[in-house]
Amino acid sequence: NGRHPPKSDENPIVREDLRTGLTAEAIKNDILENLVYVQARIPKIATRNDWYMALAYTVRDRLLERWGMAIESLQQSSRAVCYLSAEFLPGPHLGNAILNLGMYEQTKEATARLGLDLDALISHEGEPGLGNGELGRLAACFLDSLATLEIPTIGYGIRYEFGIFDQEIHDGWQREVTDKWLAFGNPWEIVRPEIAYYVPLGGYTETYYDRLGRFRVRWVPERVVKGIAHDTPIPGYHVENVALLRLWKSEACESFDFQAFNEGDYYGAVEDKVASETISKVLYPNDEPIPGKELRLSQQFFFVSCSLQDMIRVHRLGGGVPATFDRRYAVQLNDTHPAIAVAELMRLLVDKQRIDWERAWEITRNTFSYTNHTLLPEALEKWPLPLFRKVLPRHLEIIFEINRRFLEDVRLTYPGDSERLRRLSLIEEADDRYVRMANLAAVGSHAINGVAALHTDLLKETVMRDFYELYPERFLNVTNGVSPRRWMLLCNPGMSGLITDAVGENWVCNSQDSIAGLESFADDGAFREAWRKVKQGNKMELARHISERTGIVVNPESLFDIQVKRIHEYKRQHLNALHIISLYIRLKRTPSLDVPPRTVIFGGKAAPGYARAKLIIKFINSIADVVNIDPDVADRLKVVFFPDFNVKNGQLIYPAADLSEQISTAGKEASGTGNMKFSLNGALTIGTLDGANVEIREAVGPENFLVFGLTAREVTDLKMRGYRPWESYEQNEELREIIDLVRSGFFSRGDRDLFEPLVNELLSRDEYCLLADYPSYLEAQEKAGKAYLVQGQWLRMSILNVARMGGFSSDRSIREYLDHIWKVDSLKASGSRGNGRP
Ligand code: TH1
Repeated sequence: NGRHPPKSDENPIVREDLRTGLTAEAIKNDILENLVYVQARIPKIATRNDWYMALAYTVRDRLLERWGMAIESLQQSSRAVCYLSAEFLPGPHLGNAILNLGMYEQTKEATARLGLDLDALISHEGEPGLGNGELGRLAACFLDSLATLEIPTIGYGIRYEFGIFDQEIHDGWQREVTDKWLAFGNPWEIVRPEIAYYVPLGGYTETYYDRLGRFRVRWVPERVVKGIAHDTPIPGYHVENVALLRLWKSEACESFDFQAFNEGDYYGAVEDKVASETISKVLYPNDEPIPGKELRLSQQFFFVSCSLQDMIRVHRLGGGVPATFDRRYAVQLNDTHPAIAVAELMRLLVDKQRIDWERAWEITRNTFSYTNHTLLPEALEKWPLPLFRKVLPRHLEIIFEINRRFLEDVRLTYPGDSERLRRLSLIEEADDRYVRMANLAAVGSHAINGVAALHTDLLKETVMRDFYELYPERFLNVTNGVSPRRWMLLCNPGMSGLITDAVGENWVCNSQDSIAGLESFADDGAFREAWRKVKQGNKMELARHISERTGIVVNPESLFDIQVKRIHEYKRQHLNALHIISLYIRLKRTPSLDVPPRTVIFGGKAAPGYARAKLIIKFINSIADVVNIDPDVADRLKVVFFPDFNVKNGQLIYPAADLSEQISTAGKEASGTGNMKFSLNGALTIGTLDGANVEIREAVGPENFLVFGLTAREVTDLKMRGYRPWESYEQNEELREIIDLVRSGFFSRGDRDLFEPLVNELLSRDEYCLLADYPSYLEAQEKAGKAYLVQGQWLRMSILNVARMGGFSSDRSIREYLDHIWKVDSLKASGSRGNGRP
């Protein structure tokens, strides 16, 4: 298709061209070749997995060709972006790669010639679940945008052998099943045994004088593990550039301890191997830290140390010296999980590269910037001092020294303010002492950002207030965004086709300006009808999957009311559940009630140790069990818990939504990105003024957004005054009725105790203010139902939502990071920033 013109036989590139050509015939031949020479199968007995693998290798061949160029430009670029993240959730690769390489039509034709169905092969692929939720998914959207904007980029993380667990539902309860994403091999990664680094752990430090008589510190570790690079290319959309995702797997330095082996201790000989491999074995399935887990701290240090050593090596390959490290790299810390990088870079520069402290500190601060993703106090990472010393004795010394110098400065700025000193310190001195990772990240970075406007404001007022007062110039907001490639073009081809017909194809990369052109179609009857048909088709597709996976038959004509995200009390899935009970009672009492039929769909995983979140899943399923078989509400109300919500299922779910539930307690959800995915796929939002909801509402217009509930400030005020949730219960008859119904055991086969922990929390404390927000939530839900009955108006609002959401592309977020934080140029720009110092 023009990209690969045929070349003459003498041309050495011809062979390569045959391998990676983009005509249907070339693709077909490569699939067959890979089937035989990589999969070792002949077509006659090939399984679907064999064909999938053969196709994946075929697409990979075409990616690798671009990769070579990307590596070269990485080495030649003046400054590269390194995104350090303990989590990445890239989702299935095949469909995305085919789309971004612009080879969908040819591949469809090639597979058809082989008697294969391309879409079936694409949906055969599982996904690398190397993250918990939005934080990891955001990292993946950012790599997509960085690649598309042609920025030299490396994402650094951990190659967990077991990612986030698979969720099964048994008798309404969540059951965790080990994720085996590597069981059939991973065609997307290249193992690079020659790119490996040693990572010391434990032990002690000692001082000595070097040959020049200088006083030095040496770390004598207890053990050393090896990190091996596993690379995955992340293609940009319709550009030659690919971003590099480099994940580290831990291994023992020597597979065998030969001394132990020779002494006859066979088990002892492999013990070290087992312990070393444990580090990258499994992702912690929590969206908040579990303090005191030595393995978690080891994981963080392991991937950070490998990544920084790798950056230094690549820099040196390009002729750079350590003293110019900061001109070569902009390193983003995705939350505090990689914050140990601040101390590790200091160690590498001071202990290893012999750079003096002041200069090393300048380099460090120029290099790093830090993104905060949560205000929840329980999610702020801190490590008990004894544990920290045990794992990273040298880093503790370095942190003490950073802290000593830092507090000295603070003392000069705020003489006599010892309370402030105590709050700013990198060390918490309570009964027990802790290392505060957010403080370390803040001191060691030149920029600190929140992920939505409200979140950044609250960050400056609450958890980082003292830092904001000290360094106001370091703070800024970068509202999250999502990739329009994966979250529109790939997952919603029908709607994407309509948009392209209306405004041209520019919107895929230039959403903000181009997609606004859709607005003029909102009142076009024929366009609305086409829009409705697409949504209807998406809903039928989801309905098919729901019936396959849960046995529940839902009506695709009904209002699809969807809440998918991690299960957490602050996200208030149980508020949604209370609304279902209200609706159920109302429908039973008043069969003539003028409301549209509704299907309420939930999805999301609960942290395995979070009992109340697991009980919320059981609660939803118990309500479903009662409602779904009640003939009085048949066809008018259905409740579904869609098991195992992940990226792949998300691609099915977002395009099928009419109503998006974004109902967290105001002030608790930092940003949310699911809210953006829904709205970009034509759903209306019912939501609180929390996180990015605030900005989404402004963008789409308040008349196209169903807002309810207390504001963040009202929540704070209410708590200050003393919130008494039982008063809501006593004063609101409908609320009393539904809560009494739950307590009576109506949804639990007479068991009055089952949901007591939930009800009890709501009536006594109600930390997340469900009862306070209940009346206005109900009102907004009624409004949503009424609006849905006027289909033309609903479609209009749906189209306007999409037309006005262009600003929530991750391309926009990345441009802001580039301009205000990273100061990195695109490969295609004639870099005015050149070697510009940050
Ligand atoms: C999430 C936030 O909850 C969400 O609001 C935000 O959109 C997303 O990050 C991306 O910015 C977080 N995920 C995690 C995961 C861990 C620890 C803290 C957070 S905050 C493990």
